[in-house]
Amino acid sequence: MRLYDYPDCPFAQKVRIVLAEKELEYETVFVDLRKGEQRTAEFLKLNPYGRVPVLIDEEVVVYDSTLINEYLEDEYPHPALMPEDSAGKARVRTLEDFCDNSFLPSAGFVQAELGKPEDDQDAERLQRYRKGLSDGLVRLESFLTGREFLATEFSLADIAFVPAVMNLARLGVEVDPRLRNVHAWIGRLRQRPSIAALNL
Ligand SMILES: N[C@@H](CCC(=O)N[C@@H](CS)C(=O)NCC(=O)O)C(=O)O
Repeated sequence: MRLYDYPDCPFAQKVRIVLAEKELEYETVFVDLRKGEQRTAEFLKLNPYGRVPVLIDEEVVVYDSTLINEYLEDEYPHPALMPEDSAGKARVRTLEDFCDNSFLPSAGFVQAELGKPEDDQDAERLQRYRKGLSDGLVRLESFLTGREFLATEFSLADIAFVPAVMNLARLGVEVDPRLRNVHAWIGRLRQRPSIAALNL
């Protein structure tokens, strides 16, 4: 198995956690995004959107982190990272969608703003996206009521949030101490070897 990867990419990190949880061996191909290697004709044949991660498993080429993780779950079901029942699966997918389309993009916008020279940073934009992350944490607090993880067991839903939640301090977002479920959940996530190995 081969993973086209970029170390700081949160989407690639999601896939690396799943590969580690399932103890799958793979080779990493570093795609230097700063040099534009994602736009070479060779790479675009793998992913026409020109983005990492891409996974190749024998003849199968999969791109988009959430789809790669679904593929890995289908093909290598042990240990399971998806509930067996339809309601549980729907819950995991709803949370992955919330992460991919709201939480991770907000984190990306904050990161992009902080990457600019201070004088060029847009304070209003920074505040808006930081608030997006804080509001997202409040939503997670209620999803975590009475649970250790976002679904019944540790799942693809928890994994989706790891890159962003482990980066909140660097983004200037404090987890409100009143969000006790979220605090406990982040502590549990940090203890997993698959997540600790990322050194986030
Ligand atoms: N929805 C995609 C997003 C992947 C993505 O945006 N990857 C970024 C790096 S974190 C990328 O390859 N960017 C290169 C570019 O847009 O030129 C996924 O989940 O895999």
